[in-house]
Amino acid sequence: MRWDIFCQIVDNYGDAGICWRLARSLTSLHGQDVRIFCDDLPTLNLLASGVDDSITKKIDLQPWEASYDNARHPVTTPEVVIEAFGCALPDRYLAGLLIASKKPIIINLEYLSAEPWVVDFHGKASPQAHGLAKYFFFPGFQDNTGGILIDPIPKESNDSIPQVLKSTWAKLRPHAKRISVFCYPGAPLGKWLQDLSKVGEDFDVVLTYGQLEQLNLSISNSIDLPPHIQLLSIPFVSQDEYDWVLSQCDFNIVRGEDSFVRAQLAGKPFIWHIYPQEDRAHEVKLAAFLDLYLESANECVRAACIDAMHWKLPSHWIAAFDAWSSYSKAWRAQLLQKQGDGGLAARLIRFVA
Ligand code: TRH
Repeated sequence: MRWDIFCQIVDNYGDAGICWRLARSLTSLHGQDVRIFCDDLPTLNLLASGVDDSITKKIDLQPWEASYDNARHPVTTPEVVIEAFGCALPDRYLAGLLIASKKPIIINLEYLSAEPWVVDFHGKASPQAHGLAKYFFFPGFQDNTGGILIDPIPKESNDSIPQVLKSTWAKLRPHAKRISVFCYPGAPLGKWLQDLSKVGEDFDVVLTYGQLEQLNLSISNSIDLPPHIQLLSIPFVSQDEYDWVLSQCDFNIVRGEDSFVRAQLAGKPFIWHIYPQEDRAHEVKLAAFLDLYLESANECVRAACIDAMHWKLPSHWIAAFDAWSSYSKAWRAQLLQKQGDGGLAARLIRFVA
């Protein structure tokens, strides 16, 4: 089938990251034809960079306006139109669909949430005045939801260091625990690191692109932190290289929707610095996830994880680190087993079919 994915970038990398991951999965693993129309092509191109040409060649990345500019880009009507995160379609594109002889199905692809109500709303029709068929598609962890974007499934162990990370990895201390950091500006990271330096172990902290500036520290004034803590900055890497980083660290701090899922697939303990919403809806979402995630955890892992996810200082919960690590591996296995039907991309194709 031919798919048009509409991607409006609100901020950061997640909107583009999800659309690109979905497009990649639909084309490479499921043989679909995909175009993405995006209102911020440079960000989408950044996310799409660093993968094999064989993958990139299959996906047509277009500016938003190209979706209705017949002269520049003759519009063939697709079988499926995705409104990523409920973005509205351009009027002129929609008008083209209305006069097309074969009508597509429109999917409102929603945000991922572990909240129980998602099961009841997933797959429901969203009747429109214009008459085109439109449905809600809710990603989720539970069986009767749209599932999770799991591709490409990261390998559990992969020792070959990506070229771009070689110089950083050469500085890591073999005995030190590794932590990767990708969080929003509001995180109390300075205080968190100060506390970590007191737990009596060495930590190498890998700061992803932009995090050092956010921390408002520079490598040269990191004397604020004792030698137990080594800060290392890495550039913006490809999605697969970022997966590699997550799998090579002992603990990861992640944010948005995509890195949150990737941290789980890495099978390591993590803090989800969930995207803050004004109405504090993120607190409900975090609680719903923790309910699911900790369903089979023992008391020690449960308490540590809840503390950590609420940014309690590491000295409060680090004693449970090993137990949480084993639990994270088991959670990864369970997640992959539940998404064994191919996860979100495969469920989307089956839904449309
Ligand atoms: O960047 P994010 O915070 O993005 C978003 C947006 O804020 C969006 O508005 C919001 O709706 C959404 O989150 C929930 O976080 P996220 O989702 O984790 O996306 C980051 C993407 O960037 C993900 O695909 C991984 C990728 N990435 C790289 O490819 N290389 C890197 O070096 C890093 C750090 C990330």
